[in-house]
Amino acid sequence: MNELDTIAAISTPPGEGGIGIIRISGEDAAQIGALILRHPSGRKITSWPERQVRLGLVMSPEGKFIDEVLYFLFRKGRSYTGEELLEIQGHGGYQNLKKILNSAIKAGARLAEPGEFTKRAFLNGRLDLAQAEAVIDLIRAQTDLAHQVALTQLRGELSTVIQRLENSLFEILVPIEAALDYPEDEIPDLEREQVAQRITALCLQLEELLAQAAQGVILREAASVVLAGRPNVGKSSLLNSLLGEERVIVTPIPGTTRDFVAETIDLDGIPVRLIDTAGLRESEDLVEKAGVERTREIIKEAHLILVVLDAGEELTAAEEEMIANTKHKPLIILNKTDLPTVLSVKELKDKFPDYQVLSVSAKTGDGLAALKEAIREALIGRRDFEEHPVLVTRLRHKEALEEALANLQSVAKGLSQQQSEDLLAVDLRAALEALGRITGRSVSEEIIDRIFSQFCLGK
Ligand SMILES: Nc1nc2c(ncn2[C@@H]2O[C@H](COP(=O)(O)OP(=O)(O)O)[C@@H](O)[C@H]2O)c(=O)[nH]1
Ligand SMILES: [Mg+2]
Repeated sequence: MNELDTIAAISTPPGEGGIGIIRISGEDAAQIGALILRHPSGRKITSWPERQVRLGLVMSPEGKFIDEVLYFLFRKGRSYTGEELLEIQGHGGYQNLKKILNSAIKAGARLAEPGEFTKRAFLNGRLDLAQAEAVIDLIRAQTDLAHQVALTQLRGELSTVIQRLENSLFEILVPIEAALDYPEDEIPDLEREQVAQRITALCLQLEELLAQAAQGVILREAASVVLAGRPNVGKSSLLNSLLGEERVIVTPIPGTTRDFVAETIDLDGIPVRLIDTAGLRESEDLVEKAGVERTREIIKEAHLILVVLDAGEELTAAEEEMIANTKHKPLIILNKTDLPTVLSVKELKDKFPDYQVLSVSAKTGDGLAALKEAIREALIGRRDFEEHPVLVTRLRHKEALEEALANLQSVAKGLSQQQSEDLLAVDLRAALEALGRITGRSVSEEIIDRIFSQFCLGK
């Protein structure tokens, strides 16, 4: 792909809207604008005052009038992408915007790939990679808290933390490399004790960042919480009550929920995808069988399982097994407590002393607030994100930090074993390389392409 060509895309979502925006970015943005835009009088546009909103007409290449629009131009180095960028605000509506876009393309622009505007912003140094990723996180944020964390990252706060780590590493690396490059010079011996202390401190910082990463990923991607249990215990009813509205078909006939249904709720800032599953029971019905199979898969991938029990019935062997054999410790939910009960919280606590047991009624709503609190706590602990919004929220970042940490631990070990400078330098450089992948200082083109391809068109 030629990075210098001029790209165009519709930047607003498809569908009806008051206005819709077309962006054209690249060397020829104004030139293309001159071909497709006219003054309201029909005269050609010859001057392009920077960042001033103008009224104009968009014409097709054949000279047909398409739309009355507002437009403004950003000069190279002073736009989102860092390139010359023309923004046209037309009437919102897919046909209209498509026609404007087609005019731009016939006049010489190329249809932008997903995320290509932001990719150019990155390549032109307007944003680093972590900031560019935050752009998409901000757009996709599902809760207030996720939005806040994305914004913090977009403002460069995570990048600053990474850069500080990198600077500290450079400070350690430079004298080591100097000693390697000029061995004959009178360079004092490496103060290993002091370097070891600094490496330990850096490892601690990395460990702190990593300790919160699992929670950060949940915040960005939403936690998946599965409602599991025998048919008819009230899983679908519970999902509806947690959602606060009727979404899932509830019937007294066992096996009604054959596939799974997922809805996202906002648990005090934590996006939680609640997944209602087909009951885990042996069935001859093929559709239901497929549902049960799928349930097992979903349970495997979930962050948290809620095993729902019917308080009106004895605990079955299958239920006991489900509670004991789930990978992460599930929450035990005793439902239908508004009816006469045969199964009690006490009995369950005696049987499963390490598990949390909650008593609820999907019907009356009793115990639901406590259940929501318990879900949130099981997912992220009692952490208050508002105070420390700098979080690692991507697996990509987490893996890079883990690699940097492993390299630094290797440096620490090498120092204690009187390893030679050149070997220490190798590990230090590897740690720097890993950190550089977060901000994009050291990252392959392939990874860059993969990151931006996840973006939406026009961003
Ligand atoms: N009284 C009472 N009935 C409930 C409660 N939860 C579910 N039910 C009823 O139990 C039956 C099965 O519920 P459903 O949500 O379809 O169970 P699922 O198969 O586990 O999804 C329905 O008739 C519900 O109305 C509850 O807390 N109290
Ligand atoms: Mg159901």
